[in-house]
Amino acid sequence: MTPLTTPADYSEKIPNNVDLREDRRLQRALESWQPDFLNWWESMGPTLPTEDVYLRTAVNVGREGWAHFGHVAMKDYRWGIFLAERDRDRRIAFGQHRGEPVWQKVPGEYRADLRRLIVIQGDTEPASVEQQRNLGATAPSLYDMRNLFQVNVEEGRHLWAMVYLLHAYFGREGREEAEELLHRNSGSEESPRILGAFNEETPDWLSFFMFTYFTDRDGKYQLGTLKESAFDPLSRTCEFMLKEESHHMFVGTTGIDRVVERTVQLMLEHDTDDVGGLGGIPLNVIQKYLNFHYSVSLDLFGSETSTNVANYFTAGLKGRWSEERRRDDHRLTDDSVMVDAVVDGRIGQTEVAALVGLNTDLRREYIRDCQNGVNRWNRILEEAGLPQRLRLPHTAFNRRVGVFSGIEVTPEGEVISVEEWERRRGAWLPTDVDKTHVRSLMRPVHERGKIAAWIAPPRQGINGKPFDYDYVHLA
Ligand code: BYC
Repeated sequence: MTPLTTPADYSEKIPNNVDLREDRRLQRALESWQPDFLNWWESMGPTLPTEDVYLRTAVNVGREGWAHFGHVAMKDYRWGIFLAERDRDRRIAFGQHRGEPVWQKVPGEYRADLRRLIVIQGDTEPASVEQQRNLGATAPSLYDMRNLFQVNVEEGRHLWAMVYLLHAYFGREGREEAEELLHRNSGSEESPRILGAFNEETPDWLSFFMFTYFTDRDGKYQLGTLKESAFDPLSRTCEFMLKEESHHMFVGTTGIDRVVERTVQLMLEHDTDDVGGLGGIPLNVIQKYLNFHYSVSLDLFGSETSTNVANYFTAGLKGRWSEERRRDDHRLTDDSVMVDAVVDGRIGQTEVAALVGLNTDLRREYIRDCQNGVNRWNRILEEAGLPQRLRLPHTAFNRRVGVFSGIEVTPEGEVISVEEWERRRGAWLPTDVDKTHVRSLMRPVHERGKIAAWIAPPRQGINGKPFDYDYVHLA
């Protein structure tokens, strides 16, 4: 292994590269949160009992050799605190403080806003673990089961990342927020998770792959904007989280590849679109799941126009995707932008100040990226000589946040009445029949080297291991 640039200290109770040992108060505060976290993991984390899982653990934040792979009992996984290397010359790249040195402490006037951003980010991480907790029991292979648990432990680590910031920089209020992150629960009536998509169910593996493709990708873009933050510890935390995040999206992208591949095989073998009865997932059902997960993920970017985001940008708390590559003044005080709008009941555009349009800016970057996956899945159909194609529905389809939340729109972008929406929604979003069918396929395959019939095996295993490796030892 390459020498560690910033070593993780694994002799500590809480592995870290932030010199936790030097700050006894902080260390004690985090050590007292640790048992609460472990209780939460026991009661809300993965339900399938395992002996150990072939997991990647972060050992370094440098470019090379940052992870170690090995079989680990999940309850002994070392959730640690890792920040990317500090750049001592780093300066604020945007907003009214552009050009000034980045902050190592939280400026008083931005305390409430920064805390809010960190809490919202932190809330999504345990939420996703809760949403996915029952999936181990129906894993289509040990390879997939291992990937699920990898995603779960890393989301747990991302919760640690946000809790570290709350404890280290926000005093008593931060500690209270850290407790609350373990008390809210996905889908709970009394205290749900903050953002909509994180209260939806992930009851089957098609939903899991769609979630890791579309919803984890929102994570990529939001973390990308927080990586630009003038608050340097937040920036460095997000930079390292992004590294782990790419595997989560890989799980989604290749998971959907493999579902489409298997569906295509069945379609060709039996010369039919209706592969449901053959143990596969029909393309139109895949499309409906895609429609659902894409639209709830679009909601995660907030309204088309938002004074919150304008304030975050101006203050230097949250930047744009690839801020430093943008060719403008990085302050945007005199700029304008066209954003989606509903004009006289029709879908149109309106010109607004660029600052208040920044949620739209980020959502557009995200949409472009989502299209890449669709193109990739369509290549599988094309290469098989099939005429069908998957597509992203219109941005206004099935929206519950923003300007389109007040209207109903078809996947093609046609505005329709509420009655028509109710009549036709079953053609566009998963129905109970579709969900029951998908769930009926979710029979566990826990034998080494075997795979469920509704999905193709992966082309490669993990970390150079073959597909039939013993990725998980069940209890
Ligand atoms: N559901 O001014 P607006 C991830 C609220 S995912 C419910 O347009 P703003 C991950 C909003 O809070 C990334 N409520 O919003 C993925 C506001 O409430 P207040 C998570 C919503 O502030 C997979 C009101 O509506 N990170 O990491 O401009 C697995 C008006 O909204 C929703 C972040 O999101 C919604 N969908 O933008 C694991 C980054 N959308 O103020 C992990 C931090 C909006 O009236 N968060 N609202 O009480 C932010 O940057 C912003 O808060 C948002 C919203 C982009 C979420």
